[in-house]
Amino acid sequence: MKKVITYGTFDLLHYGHINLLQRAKALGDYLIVALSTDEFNSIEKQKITYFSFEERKRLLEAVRYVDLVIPERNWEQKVCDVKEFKVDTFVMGDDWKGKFDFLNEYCEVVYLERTPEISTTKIKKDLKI
Ligand code: C2G
Repeated sequence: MKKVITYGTFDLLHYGHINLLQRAKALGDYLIVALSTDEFNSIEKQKITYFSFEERKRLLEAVRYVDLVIPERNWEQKVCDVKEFKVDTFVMGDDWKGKFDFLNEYCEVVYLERTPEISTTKIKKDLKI
């Protein structure tokens, strides 16, 4: 079984996220999503999410491409995650291109093109949240 992993906040889940998850799953048989916790978001990523970790986890678990959701608590856990879950492929959107090349030592690293016209920031701005 070919395992794929990806990381993110996935707040206000939108079709750009779904496009990423669909293509990530297509690279293997089993997709793990490491979902940023509320603490990681607020302290390390300076992101205040609209939905809590539990709510974002619930949404992701309902996505047909997602097989497992685990917490992303810090920047440093990726190597451990890749080893622990015997991951074959690490996937991120290309806004992160190059940032995780160090993982090439442990697994394949793939950067997929972002869906350009949509973002959580844009949604909030358009809705004036
Ligand atoms: N994404 C995308 N197209 C968009 C928006 C997001 O392909 N229009 C992708 C991002 O490139 C990322 C994933 O969807 O791969 C999740 O996006 P975010 O929740 O914004 O993730 P981010 O906050 O960048 O967290 O350790 C890595 C971080 O946790 C990544």
